[in-house]
Amino acid sequence: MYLPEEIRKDFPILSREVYGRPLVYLDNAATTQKPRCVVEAIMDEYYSVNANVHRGVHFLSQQATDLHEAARERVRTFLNARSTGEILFTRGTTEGLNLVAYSFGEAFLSEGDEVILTAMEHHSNIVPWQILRERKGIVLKVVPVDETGQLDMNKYERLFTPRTKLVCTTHISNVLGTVNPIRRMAKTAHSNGAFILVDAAQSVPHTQVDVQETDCDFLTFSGHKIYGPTGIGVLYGKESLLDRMPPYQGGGEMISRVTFEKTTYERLPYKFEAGTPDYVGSHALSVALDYVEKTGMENIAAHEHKLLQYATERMTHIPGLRIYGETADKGAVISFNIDGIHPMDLGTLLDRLGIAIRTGHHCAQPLMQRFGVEGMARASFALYNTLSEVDAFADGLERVRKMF
Ligand code: C6P
Repeated sequence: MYLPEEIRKDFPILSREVYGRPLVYLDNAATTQKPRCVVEAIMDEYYSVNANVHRGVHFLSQQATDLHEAARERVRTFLNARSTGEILFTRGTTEGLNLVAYSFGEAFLSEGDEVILTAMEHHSNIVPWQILRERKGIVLKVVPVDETGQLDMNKYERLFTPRTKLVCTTHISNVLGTVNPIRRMAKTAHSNGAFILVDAAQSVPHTQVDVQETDCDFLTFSGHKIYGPTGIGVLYGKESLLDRMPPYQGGGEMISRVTFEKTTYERLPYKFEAGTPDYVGSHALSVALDYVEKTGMENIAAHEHKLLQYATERMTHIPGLRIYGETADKGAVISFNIDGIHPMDLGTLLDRLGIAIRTGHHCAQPLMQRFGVEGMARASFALYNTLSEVDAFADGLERVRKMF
């Protein structure tokens, strides 16, 4: 049986108070809290193993390298990638997306080539492509989103031309919670001779993602959204593509041999990992993945679904409240507005009740424009949230609404 009250004991921060009230943390799509085992893994490594990786012949360096490479293997099994050469450590989703935009862009895109984005992308999956457009003159096309928050798949299929080279889509929207059909999107992309990049920042923490089953060409996520530390993330890429792409940054780690005349690069994945990697972060991320797998991805998904359904049910009884994103099987986020109340005021007043939600444009301004709003309020759930926290949140909303 899934017992969030037991799980909460693993997360020391959840027992703290804010403004003299118990913390109700509902900003998990921004970042999740960390279980004790992750924090201890960081501490233990600095206390007892710390040394730079891949460089020293000495004992500690070897041990730190082993932990770092074991973490890569851990991520490989988590995503079901074919080899560790396909697992690149990055600083997070944003860096993964920028790496593909730069490096895939260099190798595969030229003036007039087309990249398809969706209207629900995070700025991290829009701006790098606009920078590439400035540099190379590529063309960006956008799949629209309907009123319920679903992608227009007919339109998607009609956007392809012989010049389409890449599709960039989020797996789960950080605003609408929509789960995009990435397998079907990949199939369509491939049948049109294009590749697909999946932003899995909001999906990997909540649902099983198998890169072979979905057949995506690139997929990226952030450690801090899956109970791991900040500053570490992952980019998965098919070896056949990564092999043909130039390095993203130059420096130590990524070279095979350097002379002033010419440099040759390391094999995958090191070609894309210039400089000292976050080897403490990678190990702590692997501990977080262990934690998630031990809890059970299916249990987590079922629990979060229950929270989402209950929250939706309670919120539909609040007059003047509109929820954005009404697709079935949504991810664990609810974005909303209440008539006559600025989302910032809503967030500030809930905060005073100890309830942490996010307000604003959620780094998805084009999506805000699509729905004709400046911003939204958003509650997002994680494996440790409880139904009584949903009650506190919904009661808080009622209270704020009455104040206005
Ligand atoms: N979304 C949110 O509150 P980084 O910052 O690199 O870890 O993740 C960026 C990112 C990319 N794609 C999606 C779908 C995301 O949701 C995010 C981060 C946070 O919604 C912060 S804006």
